[in-house]
Amino acid sequence: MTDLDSLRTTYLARVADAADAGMLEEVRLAALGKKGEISLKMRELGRMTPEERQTTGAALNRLKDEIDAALRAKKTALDDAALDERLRGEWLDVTLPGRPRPAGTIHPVSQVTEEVTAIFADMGFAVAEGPQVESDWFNFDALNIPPEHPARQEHDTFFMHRAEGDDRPPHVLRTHTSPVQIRAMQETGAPIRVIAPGRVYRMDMDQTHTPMFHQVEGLAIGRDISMANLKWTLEEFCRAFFELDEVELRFRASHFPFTEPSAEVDIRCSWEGGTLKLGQGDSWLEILGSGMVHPKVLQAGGIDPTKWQGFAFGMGIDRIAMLKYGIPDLRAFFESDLRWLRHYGFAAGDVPSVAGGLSR
Ligand code: 2NL
Repeated sequence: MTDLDSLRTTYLARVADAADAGMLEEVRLAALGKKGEISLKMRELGRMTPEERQTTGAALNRLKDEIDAALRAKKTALDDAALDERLRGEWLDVTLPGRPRPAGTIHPVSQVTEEVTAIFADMGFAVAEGPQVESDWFNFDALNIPPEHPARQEHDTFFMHRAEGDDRPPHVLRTHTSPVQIRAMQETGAPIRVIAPGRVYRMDMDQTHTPMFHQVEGLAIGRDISMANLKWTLEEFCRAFFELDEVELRFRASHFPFTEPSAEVDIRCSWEGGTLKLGQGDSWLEILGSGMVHPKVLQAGGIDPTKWQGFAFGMGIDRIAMLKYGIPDLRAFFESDLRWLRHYGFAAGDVPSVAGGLSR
C-alpha cells in the first residue's frame, strides 16, 4: 500500500509543478499512458491472488481517478492562465477615438450595369424598370410562352403563394426582364427604344448558376427596324463594352418563343495559354440571345404588328462582367466578402461614360 501512497505523492506533486500544457501531458503519459507507472501496476493484478486483486485493484482505480482529476483541474487552470495572459496583451482602450472607415467599393454588377446603360443611352435607348414579383401573364403569356413550356414548370420558376381559397394563378419572381419591356410598350407605344436591366430569378444553383442573377434586355421598335439594325447595334455595343477596336460577331439561328427569327450571338475569341482574349482568335463564345420581336408579343404590348416591327435581345450582366474583368467564380458575386469587393470592386468616382472610355 505504501507503494501506492508514494506513487500518489509523486504524481500529484508533478501535476502541481507542471508549468505548461506540454509538461502536463508528460506527467499524464508517465502515470496513465500505455506504459505509465499506474498502467503497469494494473497489469501486475493478473499475477495476484483473487483477494489481493480485489483490494489492490480497487485502490489502483481510486488512485488513477484521483490523478486524472488532478490533471484535468490543472489543465483548466493552465488554460485560464493562458487566456488571462493573452487578454493582458490584447487589451483595447474603448475610449480611443475611432479610425476612419475604409472606403466602400462599387460592385462589378453595378459598374457593368452603369457601363451598359451608358453605351445604350448613347444610342438613344431609355432605361425601363419594373416589379420583380410579376403576374404569370406579364412573365409568360405576353411573351408567347405557352402553359406547357418547360420554363413555366415548378422546378425552374419561383412561385409566390396565393391566399387560401384564391384560385387565380400565382405570381412569380420574374425569370427575365422581358415583362418590363411589355409594360414599357403598353405605356409608351411605338416607336420605342428601351433597355431593361435588373435582377431575375431561376431555380438553379451550381458552378455557373445562382438562383438570383442579373440580366439586361433591349428592345427597339420602329416602322422598318430589321436584323441588320440588330447586328450593327450589338457589334457597336460589344466594341464599346469590351473596349476593343474590332469585334466579330457570329449569329447562329436559334429559337425563343418571343422572337422570330431568333439568333444566338457569339463573339470571336482565343484561349491562348488558358487566358481568354476577345476580338481575335479561332474560338467563339456565346454572349447573348436575340431576334425580331414576335408579332404576338407586339400585340401583348399593345402595338399593331401590321404597322410596327423591331428587334430584342437579352444577356447576362454577371456573365459579361466576368468576361470583361476576368472574374473566375460566379458564386463569389453574392457572398459580400469585403476582400473580394476590394479586389474586384470599383472606386465610387469611376462613373462610366462612353466618351471617357467606360472603365478607365
Ligand atoms: C438570352 C435570350 C432574349 C429577348 C431576350 C425579348 C423581349 C421582348 C420581346 C422579345 Cl419584350 N424578346 N427579349 C429576346 C431574345 C433573347 O434573351 O439568352 N438571354 C440571356
